[in-house]
Amino acid sequence: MTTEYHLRAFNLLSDQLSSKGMDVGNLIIQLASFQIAVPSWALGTGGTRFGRFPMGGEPRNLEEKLADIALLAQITKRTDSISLHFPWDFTNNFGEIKQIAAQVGVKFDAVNSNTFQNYGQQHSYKMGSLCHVEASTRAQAIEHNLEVIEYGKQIGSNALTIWLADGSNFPGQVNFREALQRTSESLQKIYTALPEDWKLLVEYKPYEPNFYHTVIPDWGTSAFLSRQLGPQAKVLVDLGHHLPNTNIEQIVATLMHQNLLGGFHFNDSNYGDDDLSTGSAKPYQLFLIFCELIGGVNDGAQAWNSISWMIDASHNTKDPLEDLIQALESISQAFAKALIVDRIKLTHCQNSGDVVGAQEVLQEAFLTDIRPLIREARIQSGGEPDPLAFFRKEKIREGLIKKRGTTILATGL
Ligand SMILES: [Mn+2]
Repeated sequence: MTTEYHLRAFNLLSDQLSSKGMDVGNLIIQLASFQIAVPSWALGTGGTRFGRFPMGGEPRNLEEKLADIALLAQITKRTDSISLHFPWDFTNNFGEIKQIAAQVGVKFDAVNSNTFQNYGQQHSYKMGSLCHVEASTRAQAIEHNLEVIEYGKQIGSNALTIWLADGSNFPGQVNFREALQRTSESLQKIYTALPEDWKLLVEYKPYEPNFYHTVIPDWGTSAFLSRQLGPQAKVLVDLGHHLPNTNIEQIVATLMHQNLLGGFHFNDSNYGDDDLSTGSAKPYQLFLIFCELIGGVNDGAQAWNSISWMIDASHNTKDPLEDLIQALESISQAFAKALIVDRIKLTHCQNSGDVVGAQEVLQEAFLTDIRPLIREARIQSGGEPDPLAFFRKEKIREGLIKKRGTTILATGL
């Protein structure tokens, strides 16, 4: 894409938006300041339980994961932080890692604990962790979370994300109420250790790896557990952690109404926790979610900066960095389109029972090609106009393969 092409497209869009009374300069500022964290485990090729097809050049250690994030930050200007996962990202020298991150301008987002697999710990998590019937296993899982908080403190993180695989595969296997009670008590012990300026993000998921029941299956359970814990606990919405056709935008609105929305794990799905690139299958849903977010912020339900933004996806068939570039772009598009919704007109339609009009207002924004505005915001921030084209033209993957090799299995990837 030439500079001339971009400028023609941007000027046309800018005129259109200005004629509708929008402040283009302000839109650019909002787009430019929006940053989404990338998880360390999204940097390598993901897998399914049937196999994994690594493409090479993937990060071999934490330093290389930081380098990949720094590259994404530099070309997209849409991310400036990494979310670490323990024990996968454990290091004996957090001080050094923090220093390396600072040198490449990368910050640390939420830290993630892991009590869903065995990695040499004394008690097995086969039958659960925070919900386990044995007090010693629960204590071990609590202790792990406390350790992760300590790691997070050392790198300047300010949130702990807990996703529990705890649940059961067969009817009768578990006493629902007792498992929930034990989970609640375990979470309370973790919450007590949380630094004052931290958030505890409580993630939910309806099924998998347990297929009959999970202890925290839905936003409602996350919400009441969070409320029991205290004001620092909030609900984390992972877009793929819903049954098909769930109205996720309504969940977002409801949580904001109750000041319980902690943040997002962005991805997309057709069936379940597919971990597809966000916006690849249901871009309209992503747009509607951002409409609720902006509406909630405008109405003072929750502040924009009270919400955490992170991608959570991992792919078997795509270059992980290309996939992240696409995901960051999709999120930017949904955000930008939600910003240009004519809210005065929408409110008028809602209050006058104009169903057709309300739909038209949303579609008018959604169908606007907003990409020139996103490009302009990125150019003004010093990023690449077209990050994906840049990544391919500069043969970045080829360079990484040369440097790091073809057969890599970093922890957690
Ligand atoms: Mn997630």
